[in-house]
Amino acid sequence: MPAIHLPAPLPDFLVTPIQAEHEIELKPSANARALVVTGGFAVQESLLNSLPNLEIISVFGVGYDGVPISLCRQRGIRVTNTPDVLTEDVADIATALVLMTSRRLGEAERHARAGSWVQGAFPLAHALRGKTAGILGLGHIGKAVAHRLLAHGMKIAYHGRRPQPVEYHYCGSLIELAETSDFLVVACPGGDETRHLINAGVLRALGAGGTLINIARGSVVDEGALIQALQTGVIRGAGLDVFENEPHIPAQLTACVNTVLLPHVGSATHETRRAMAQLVVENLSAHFAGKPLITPVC
Ligand code: 8YV
Repeated sequence: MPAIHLPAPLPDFLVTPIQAEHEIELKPSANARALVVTGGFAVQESLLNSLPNLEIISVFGVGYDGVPISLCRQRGIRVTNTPDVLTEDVADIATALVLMTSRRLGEAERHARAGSWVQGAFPLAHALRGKTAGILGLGHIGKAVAHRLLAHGMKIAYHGRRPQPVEYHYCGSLIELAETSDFLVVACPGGDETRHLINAGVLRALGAGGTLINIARGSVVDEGALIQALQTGVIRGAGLDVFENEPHIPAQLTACVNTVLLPHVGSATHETRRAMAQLVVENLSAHFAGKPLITPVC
């Protein structure tokens, strides 16, 4: 039975099927031939060094920005992730954040719950129709977000490494995308290449009528610059499912009424998390059976 190292707790519906076929080790050792981690988990070089016989890292998430891919390539360690099965749920959450920020639904719900309605009607909010959603990173999730926002009467623009054969308006730079957008939706991968892409300049370009939505990785946004932009009216609001230092959300963000904050729930449904777990298990089984990996990264 190959041994699998689990450095951090994982849900039972993932651990149980792994345990049925493999031995689980909670401490790193030379026995471990596989490592299973969540999307945000940072796999340090020191951890790899303590697993000299590691053959495969199976990530329970689509984002593998926590895995040092080039080091894994050098050491011949295979990496898998869980793409596609979570696309629709994450796109739903992006859409929910667009709706919640534009219609001020978090504030409205708090108003109703606090019994404040009897003191006066809740202030007017903003409609979505005719507004532009700018998608940073038009991958599978970005496209699923665009598809949903079109149904709300929005126009779609996007920026990425290159234009794609789609009908949406391509912006050659992120600044141009921010200037074009009423809602700037971050849907690109995390990691060194995209770290702090959303900075003070981009937020200024988004402008006082603009809202930032992030369902990707907290690392893509300079959180300090975002807090300042929210506090000083540089942008109208933000809807965030991800943060730089999860699970910690800066007090300045929770203090802003113009934010809608979620605890990284993009893929957090029974259906999707089970489908993700199944992919993790199938990738491990394929690897140990000498068969092609189902969803290889490298
Ligand atoms: C999960 C994610 O939070 O897929 C990703 O990259 O960030 C999320 O789906 C996580 O990986 C599961 O714990």
